[in-house]
Amino acid sequence: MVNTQIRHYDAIIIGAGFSGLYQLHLLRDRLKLNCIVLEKGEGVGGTWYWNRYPGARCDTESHAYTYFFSDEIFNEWEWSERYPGHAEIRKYLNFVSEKFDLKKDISFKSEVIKTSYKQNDNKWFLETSDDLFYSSKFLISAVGCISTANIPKIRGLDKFKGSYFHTGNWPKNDVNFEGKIVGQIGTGSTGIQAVPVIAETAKHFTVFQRTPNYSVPARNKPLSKDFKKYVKENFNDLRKTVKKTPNGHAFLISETLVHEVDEKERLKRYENAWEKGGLQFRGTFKDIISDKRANDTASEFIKKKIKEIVKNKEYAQILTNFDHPYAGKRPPIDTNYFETFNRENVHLVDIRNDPIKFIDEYGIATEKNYYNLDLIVFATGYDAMTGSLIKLNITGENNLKLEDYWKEGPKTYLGLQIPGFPNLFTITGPGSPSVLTNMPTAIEQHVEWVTDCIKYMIDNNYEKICTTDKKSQEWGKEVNEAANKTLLPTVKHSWYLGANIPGKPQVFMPYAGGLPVYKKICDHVKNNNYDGFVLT
Ligand code: N01
Repeated sequence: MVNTQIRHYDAIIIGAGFSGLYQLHLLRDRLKLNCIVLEKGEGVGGTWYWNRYPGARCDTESHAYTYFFSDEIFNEWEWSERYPGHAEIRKYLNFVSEKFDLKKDISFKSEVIKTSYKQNDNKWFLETSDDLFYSSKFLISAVGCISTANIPKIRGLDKFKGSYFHTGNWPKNDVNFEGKIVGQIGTGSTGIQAVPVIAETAKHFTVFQRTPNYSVPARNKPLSKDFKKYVKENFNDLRKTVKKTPNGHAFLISETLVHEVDEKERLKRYENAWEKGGLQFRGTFKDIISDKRANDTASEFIKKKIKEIVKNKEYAQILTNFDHPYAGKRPPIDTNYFETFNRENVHLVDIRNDPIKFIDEYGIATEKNYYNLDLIVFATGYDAMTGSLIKLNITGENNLKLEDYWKEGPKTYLGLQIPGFPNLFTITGPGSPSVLTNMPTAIEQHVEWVTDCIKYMIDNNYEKICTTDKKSQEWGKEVNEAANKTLLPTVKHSWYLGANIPGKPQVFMPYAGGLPVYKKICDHVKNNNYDGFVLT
C-alpha cells in the first residue's frame, strides 16, 4: 500500500556523492537543520557508486581528489595509488560518512521521480520510487554532472542475444570477459580506461571508434611512503594550490607561451610532461587551450608518440586522425591504451568510415562488415550536466517545467540557481566551472556558498530566494565569453555543448573562466547581500 504521509524536512538533498555528503554535513551539523539525503543507489559514492567498469579510476591525482574542508579527514585517510580506483573512492566516501555519522540521514534506494514547488506553501514536494513523499523548504540537487548514461539508439539492440552494459551502470558483480568475443563502442575517457583491461581476458576484442582521442600516459603507481609523508606534511600548501589553480588541481599551469621557447626546448618540455604523465600535460604551456597554433604543437607531439607506439600502420592512422584540438574535449589519460592495439586479440574499427548500421541477435553490422559478439560494452558517455536534473521531473513556480524552461539550453545564475525555481540550489549546475575542474574542489566551493546563503536567509528571516531571467541571461553571456577565450567551443561533437545527445540544444554549459575567478564572483554576490537574487 502506498504511504501518502509526507515527511517534512528543512532541507532535502538529492544524491549521496561528494556533493551530497558534504552538504548534509554542513546543513545538519553546522546549521542544525533537519535534513535528509535521497539517494537512488544502495550506498554512498554518487558517480563512483555506478562507475565500476574495468579500469575505472579517477584522472585526478589522489592527493587532490579529496575533501579539503577537514584536517581530520585528510590526516586520517591515506590513498594507496597515484590515481584512486573506483573501489577506493567508495571506501573513502564510506569512511567520511562514518566519520560524520551521515548514513543515518540518507535514504538509500530512493530515486526521486517527481519534484514540485508549491507556491502557497513555499515548499518543495518530492515523490520517490519507493512510494514515499517528502517536503522541504530548501532543496539541494547534488546529482552530479555526468550521471545519466547514454546508450545510443542503434536499431536492433533489443534483439541482441548476448549481454550489454553501459560503463556508467556497471553491474556490482564483476563481468567476466574470459573466453568471450567482446565489442566496445566509445573511446572517451571511460573507453580508454576500459580497453586495456578488457583486452587482457577477452578472447577477441573489437573497439568501435568514431572519433580518435588524444591521450597521455597516466603513469599510475602505488604511492611511496615518502610521498604519503609529503602529502600529510604539506596539506595546507596543497589546499592553497587547489584553490588557486584555474582547474582546481594540485599542479600549476606554466606561465610560458609555446612560441616563447625554441623547438628543442619545447620538445624537451613535452617529453618531460609525457614521462611524468597525467592531466598536467595540458599545463606544459599557458596557451595550449587558448591558441590553435600553440595547441597544434601539443597535438603533433602526441600524434607522433601514438605512431611510435602502435605498430599496425592502419590502426595508428585511425587513432591519430584527429578532428579537434588537444584538450578541446575532456582529455583522457591512460594506462597502456595505445599499446593494447598491438595485441593479437584486439581489432580496431573506424566507424567514421564504416558506420554502424544495426545490431542483431549475434552482433554488430557496419556498412561494410559484420562482427559476431558475445558482449557489448557501451562507453558512450552521458546526457551530461542537464540530464540528471531534468530526470528529477521538476516543476517550479507557475507550473513551469524545468524541461520546458531549458528547451533551448540551460539557464542559470552562476550555475547555482534557476529562475522560477525558488529555494532550489544546484551543486555544480550548468554555468559553473564543475566538469572543467577537479570536481571535489568545485563541490566544496558550491556547498559552502549554499550553506552561507541558507544561513543568511535564516539569520535575516528570509523565506524565499530566487534569481531572475535577466540575471541568468547576463550570466549566460559571461559563460559564452569565457568559453570563447578558449578552443573548447570549436569542438563540434563535444558533450560540453550537449552535442553528443541527438536533439539536445547546443549551448556551451560549463564556466571556463577558472575556479578562482568564479569564486571571486560568487563571493562578491554573497558580500553584497546576494545581489542578483530576490530575497523575500
Ligand atoms: O564519455 P564521452 P565518457 N556511435 O562522451 C562515443 C568523465 N570521466 O564516459 O567522440 C558511436 O567522453 C563517442 O564518440 P564521439 C570525464 O569528464 C572521468 O568516456 O562522439 N560512438 C566517444 O568516443 C569524461 O569526459 C573520469 O565521436 C558513440 C564515446 O562514445 C566524461 O566522464 C573517468 C556514439 C563517449 O565519450 C565522459 O566520458 C572517466 C554513437 N552513437 C570519465 N555515441 C575520471 O577520471 C557516443 N559515442 C574522473
